[in-house]
Amino acid sequence: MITKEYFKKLYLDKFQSMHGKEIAEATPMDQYLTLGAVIRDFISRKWIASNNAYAKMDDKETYYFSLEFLLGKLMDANLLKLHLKEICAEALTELGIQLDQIEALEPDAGLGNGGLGRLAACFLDSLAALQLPGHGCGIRYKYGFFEQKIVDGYQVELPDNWLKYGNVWEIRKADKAVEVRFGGNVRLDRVDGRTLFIHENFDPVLAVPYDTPIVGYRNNTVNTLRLWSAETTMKDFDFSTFNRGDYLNAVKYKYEVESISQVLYPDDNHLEGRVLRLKQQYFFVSAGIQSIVRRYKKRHIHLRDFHKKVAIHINDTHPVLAIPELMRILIDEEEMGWDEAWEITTGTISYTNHTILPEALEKWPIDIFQTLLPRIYMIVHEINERFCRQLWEKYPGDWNKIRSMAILSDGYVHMAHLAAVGSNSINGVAKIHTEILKSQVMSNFYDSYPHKFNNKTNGITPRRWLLKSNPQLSRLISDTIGPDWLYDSRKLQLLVDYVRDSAFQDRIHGIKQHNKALLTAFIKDKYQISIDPDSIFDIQVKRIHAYKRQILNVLHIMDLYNRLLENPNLEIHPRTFIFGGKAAPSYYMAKQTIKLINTVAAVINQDTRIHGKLKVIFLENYNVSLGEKIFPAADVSEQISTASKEASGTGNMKFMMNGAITIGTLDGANIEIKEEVGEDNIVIFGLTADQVLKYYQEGGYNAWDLYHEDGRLKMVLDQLINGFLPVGPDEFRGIYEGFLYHNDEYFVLKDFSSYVEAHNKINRLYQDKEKWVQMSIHNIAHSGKFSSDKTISEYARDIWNIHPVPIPNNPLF
Ligand code: 26V
Repeated sequence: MITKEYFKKLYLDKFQSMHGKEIAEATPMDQYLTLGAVIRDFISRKWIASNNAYAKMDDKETYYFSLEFLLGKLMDANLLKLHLKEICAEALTELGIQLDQIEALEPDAGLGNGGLGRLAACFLDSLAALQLPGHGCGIRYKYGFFEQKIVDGYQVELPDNWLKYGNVWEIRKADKAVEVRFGGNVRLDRVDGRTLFIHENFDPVLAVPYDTPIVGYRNNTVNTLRLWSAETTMKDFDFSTFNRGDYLNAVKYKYEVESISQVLYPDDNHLEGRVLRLKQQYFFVSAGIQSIVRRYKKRHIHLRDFHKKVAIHINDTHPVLAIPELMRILIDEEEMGWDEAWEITTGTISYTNHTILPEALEKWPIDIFQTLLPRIYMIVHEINERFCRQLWEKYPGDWNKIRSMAILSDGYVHMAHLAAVGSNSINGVAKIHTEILKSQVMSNFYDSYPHKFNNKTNGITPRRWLLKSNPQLSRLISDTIGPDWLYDSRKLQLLVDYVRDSAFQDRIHGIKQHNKALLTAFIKDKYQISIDPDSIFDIQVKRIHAYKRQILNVLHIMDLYNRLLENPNLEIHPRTFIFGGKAAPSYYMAKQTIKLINTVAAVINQDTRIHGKLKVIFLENYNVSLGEKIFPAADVSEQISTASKEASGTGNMKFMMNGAITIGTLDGANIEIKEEVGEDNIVIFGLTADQVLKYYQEGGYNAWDLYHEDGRLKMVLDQLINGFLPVGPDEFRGIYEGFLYHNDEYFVLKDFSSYVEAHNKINRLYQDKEKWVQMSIHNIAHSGKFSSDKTISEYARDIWNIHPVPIPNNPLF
């Protein structure tokens, strides 16, 4: 074990060698960078040992390909995993440095939009915790997800320059760079009876990898997240163009190349068909696969066994070009025949679908695709031909069926179809989502390949979402049932024995109040708004999207406000409604939703007539680090999407693990949360998925009827446009018309009354303090089912066929 004195020495030595000045002159950023370097040294030893073990072993490795990895901050998480946090904090205190103050300087690694990107980060955490050989592959965006500011109630986007002060966790591996080729043409040649496909006149892009260590929890495993950055190849930039004297074009070319890894697209569940995004997709997929094949060949195993040693998982369809790219390398570079290459490729690739929203299903115009990726297009074309021939044999003459399943149809490349045909596994992310995939969205593919379909309900890492974010609750759990829950989350169930233990209940209640006080202080400090820490903290944090129905939440708040104005003595427990989330910059309705929340908040928060019984807060710039402050402080978790629309949700799991009670629809993983905690420990309302789907298929829904039947509902809808809110008369007309003139696509009005009832129930339940805390304990105790360790064990067993590789202590150090 390392001593405090030794840690101090490491720190001081490192400071001197990095900064060449007296420690007394250190800026906070110097202190942060020094500590980062010290921690990195600890990690490096394990990283080398892990890489050596993986290079020598004969077993399979997995690669998780994702356009997004939403890691958040790493310093505190790494200290916890290395078991160095206490020693480090003590050592730094003696040097006059506050650990939490310098940790706060670290920017969030915000390389993701929301659920899909954070899931990828939780999965990497679990792979390393379970000692599984599994790595990430993605893009090193220079600018991550935009920073959100609220100005006059509106969202304003600012660039997220997260690399401004460098990144202590990454290592640039210039020697491992590869070339990725865009554009040009393909010339056919015949040599020795073989057709050669020669890609020429292409634009080369250099892909340079930056590796970030992914540290296992108190084991010796350190896996790798490899993120690719786009650069110009020296030869093209410096020597050819530049030397011909065409300086301006040389600089323009460099700018265009670097733009590939410049910025994360801030779209979530909505496709904006920009060619740069397609470039990003092929860029990292090609680089990733080239480097995997290169590494594989060093192991001197025959390529025919590739799929027995390598699994590649694609996180949604964004990396689906992994399929034709692996085919290209096997056929064009390794001279393999089509059939063998196809067997290897389909044996290697597995696919997760994360959404059924039609506007998020990726498709690219064929002309754009073909121009950008001529050789890849030829391969996709051939895959499509062969697939359609099979379909023709199965469904002779049924052109409609074939057209609905083809990879190329109606002028588009359908990415989900390519994923379904070219992979060995297709999974949804919660039970209901997988069922909807099988019965609706991909039912034709399910008929053809039933064996490929399986469910893997999402999960979250308890290391970040409990141990790191809620240290008091973690300590109480360890004191009560022992520390094993951090290795085996199912052990949390042991807490059920303490549901009726009044001393335990008191401590759970005390911790919740402590966390609420912290959030109260944060809000006071940042917004100068006082909220009541004894009020019910009712929280909805997630991307802003019509299907997630933040507006349903707002309409209920407006109704509650109206009731309070009508009857100032109304018996309600004081409520604080908290929102957070970003809207896609081009998504008008989502941005108007933010304006509406802020407008309603401004009206309610300054109204003294309601005696502070109601407060509404919109927390700016919701991200991983803000989430870590929010989840531990929540009493109520809002999970109110239109049933069938939310594939899983993972915020719901983070709230649950921190003891909040869910108010939610029977959608996504809410259904499984209900199965785990039992219906007494969750509040469910609204239409079911079957009812929603039936309305879509058969019609019969009329929003005007509800408007006329329900006076309270009519009142809040009218308040959107009748001057009740201090905005111009047309500010919220779009929202109003969406409900009434476009027949309320997401059934907000339909679910309104049962939602109000559900909130009344929450109010009643909260009156009984003991009952409430018992519900809270049930939620914590059953949250183990939603640990990403469990999810990843299932992926490892059912899809990837990978096994733990215990890493020995590195004896050199
Ligand atoms: C899709 C698209 C489509 C085209 C371009 C931009 C873009 C960006 C992101 C996505 C992914 C949308 C899918 C997504 O984020 N799904 C969420 O995945 C979570 C993890 O599985 C799940 O918990 C959420 O319910 C689901 O909405």
